[in-house]
Amino acid sequence: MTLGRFHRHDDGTAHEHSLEELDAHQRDHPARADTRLEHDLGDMTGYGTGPERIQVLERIFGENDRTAQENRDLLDAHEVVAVNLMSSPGAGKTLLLQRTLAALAEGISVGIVEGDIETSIDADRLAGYGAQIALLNTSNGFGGECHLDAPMVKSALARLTLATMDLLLVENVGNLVCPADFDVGAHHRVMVFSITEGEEKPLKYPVMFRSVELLLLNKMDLLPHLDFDMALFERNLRSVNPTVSVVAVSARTGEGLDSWYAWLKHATAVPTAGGASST
Ligand SMILES: Nc1nc2c(ncn2[C@@H]2O[C@H](COP(=O)(O)OP(=O)(O)OP(=O)(O)O)[C@@H](O)[C@H]2O)c(=O)[nH]1
Ligand SMILES: [Mg+2]
Repeated sequence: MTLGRFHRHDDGTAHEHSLEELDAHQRDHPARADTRLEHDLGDMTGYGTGPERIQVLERIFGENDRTAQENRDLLDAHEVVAVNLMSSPGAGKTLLLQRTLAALAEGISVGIVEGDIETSIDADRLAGYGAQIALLNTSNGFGGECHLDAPMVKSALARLTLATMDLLLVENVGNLVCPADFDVGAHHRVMVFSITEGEEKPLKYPVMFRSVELLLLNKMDLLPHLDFDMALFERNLRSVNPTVSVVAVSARTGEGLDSWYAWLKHATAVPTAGGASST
């Protein structure tokens, strides 16, 4: 579902439209109940089942958003900062997390929620670094859910000991579309983007690029072997998200990772309760 609930304005602020706003929109435009905020829920006018589809989507997002807030409240109560790490398949999330766990093992107590459609391959790769790990396989969903949602993450939180945790890193399912639309209750959204994916991707998948505050530009060690145009990528990225921070890294060589670790340490040092952003 490319629902595009995330908007970023010229001043750099980003937000998601809530159900209350959708309801208000319906009140103001009753004749357009089947197309309300189509930019947010998708254009359903081509479907005979349009109104029903809107209702179902609203209920799905309503439940998700409420549960995401519960997750955030629970994390806040335990002073755990959560980061939702998203990317297309194979951009390097797990290798980056392996390095991160190895680097942060002393000083910060880390938990991982590992999201994959099938297998414990990534969860197994992340074992042995001293982090608590909760695996979420989404294969029970419709054909294998292509994203984590808040109720899934809620079930994972119940398997973790939050009282002893400082930082929760959520590895979302590898997908450049759906994870951006589902708030899981994290405080921060970070994207891993591999330079092997092409400069035009911010233009083709704007919701994901718009929804993140930090982009880790990964696989920089491969730059000499690619015709990746860094300036063009930067222009494309800025056109959909003018304020995103970018850190060039290589999870393979370790280049740039100190800046990522510093970002994480800063994020965990800043109190979230009450002032947490909705991500
Ligand atoms: N050359 C190079 N390879 C990398 C880098 N980061 C990751 N890789 C490789 O890219 C492949 C995919 O990395 P993963 O860490 O599994 O990627 P992922 O995002 O977790 O993949 P999914 O969980 O399937 O979405 C592996 O072969 C990694 O070794 C990097 O910085 N440079
Ligand atoms: Mg992975």
